Amino acid sequence: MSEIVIMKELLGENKKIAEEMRSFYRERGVLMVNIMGAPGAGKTTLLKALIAELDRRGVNTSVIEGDLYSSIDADYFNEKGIKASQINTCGECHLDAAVIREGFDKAAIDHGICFVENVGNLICPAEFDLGDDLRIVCASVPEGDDKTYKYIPMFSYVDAVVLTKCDLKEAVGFDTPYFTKGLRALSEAPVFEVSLNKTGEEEGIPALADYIQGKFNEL
Ligand SMILES: Nc1nc2c(ncn2[C@@H]2O[C@H](COP(=O)(O)OP(=O)(O)O)[C@@H](O)[C@H]2O)c(=O)[nH]1
Ligand SMILES: [Mg+2]
Repeated sequence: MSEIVIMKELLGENKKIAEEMRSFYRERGVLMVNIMGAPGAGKTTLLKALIAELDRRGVNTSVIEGDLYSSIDADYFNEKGIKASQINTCGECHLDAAVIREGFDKAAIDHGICFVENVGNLICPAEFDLGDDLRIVCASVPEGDDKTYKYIPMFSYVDAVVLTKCDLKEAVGFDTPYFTKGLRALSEAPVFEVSLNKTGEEEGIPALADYIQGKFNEL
C-alpha cells in the first residue's frame, strides 16, 4: 500500500509556492506535467501507456496521483517499479502547489519527467498553478465535441489537448472539426488523438511521447 498524503487545507499563497517550486523542479532537471480532465476521461490509462513508452526510451519518470480517496493508481505504478505517490484530497476538487511539493518528496526524481494526475474535474484545476511546466487536458470523445465551447478557462489554460478514446468517434458521432474550431477560438494548443482500448490497439502514444520528451529536452 502506498503512503497517502492528506490534503488538509488550501493555501492562499498558492501562486507564490508554485513559482518557488517551479524553480526547485528546474534545478533538479525535472519537467512537471499536469494531466487534467473529467473523471473517466482516460487520464490513468494514458499515463500507463505514456510512461511505458518513455520507459522504453530510457526516460526517467515518476507519478503523483491525485484522487478524492484510494491509492489504487499509485499502487499500480509502484508495482511496476515507477516511483509514485498518492494524494487524497478527501473531497477537494483540485490539487495545489503545496500538496504537490509533499507528493514530490515521496516520488522524487532527478533529470526526468514527473507526471501529476489531477483530480477529475474540468473546472477547479484550471485555477491552481501546481508549479508545473506543461499542462495537458484529456478530453474524451464520449464526453462530446462541445466541451471546448463550455469549459473555456480549462481549454484556455492548457498547453496541449489529448483527445482520448478516438476509437469511439464513429459510435458517438464525434465531430472533430467542430471540437477543434472551439479550441482554436481560445488557444493554439496542439491536439493529440489517442486510442487505448481494451483490445490492446494503441494509437497516438509515440507522437505524444515525442512532444513531451521534446519539452523535457528543452529544459
Ligand atoms: N474505448 C476506450 N476506452 C478507454 C480508452 N482509454 C481509457 N478507456 C477506458 O475508460 C475508462 C476510464 O479510464 P481511466 O483511465 O480510469 O480514466 P480517468 O478517470 O480519467 O483516470 C476505463 O474503463 C478505461 O479502460 C480508449 O482509448 N478507448
Ligand atoms: Mg484516474
